[in-house]
Amino acid sequence: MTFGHNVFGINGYGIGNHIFRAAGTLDDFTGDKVKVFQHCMGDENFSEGWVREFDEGEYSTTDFPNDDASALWIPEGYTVVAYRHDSQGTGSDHQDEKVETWVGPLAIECLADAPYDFNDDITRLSISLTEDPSEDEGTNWKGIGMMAGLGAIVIFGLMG
Ligand SMILES: [Ca+2]
Repeated sequence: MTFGHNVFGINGYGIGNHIFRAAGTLDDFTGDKVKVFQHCMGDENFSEGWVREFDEGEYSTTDFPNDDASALWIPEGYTVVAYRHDSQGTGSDHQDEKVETWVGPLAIECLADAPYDFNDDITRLSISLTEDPSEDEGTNWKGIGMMAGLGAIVIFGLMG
């Protein structure tokens, strides 16, 4: 099955191919991949804009339009670093380089809204999966066993 236009009949095209525009909702800002949107959620053209879904990795102007992204969904566990300009100086103008880091879960409904100030300015995205901190917090059974053994030795020593 092709996942895209005409699967659900909700695709930005109404009866007779008249263009149907709609703002986004928070339902668009869900899922287990990072999503990047062309328009702010409240923009009535939101439904017509491009959207990209990304996993871990480095993404640049070959992956999404330069200086056009206006909203992001970042699921829990992902960290996104956004760059204005990359090392090649790619960008539509000559603004200074800027970098911001966003940690999920985070729905950025509009990059034009404070505190973001990054609308139509993203040239490159660096997306990483945050390591699961619980891996390092496993119960130390070996240590507990040793402590219990020491306790037994001390008790038996006192009894003897
Ligand atoms: Ca935009």
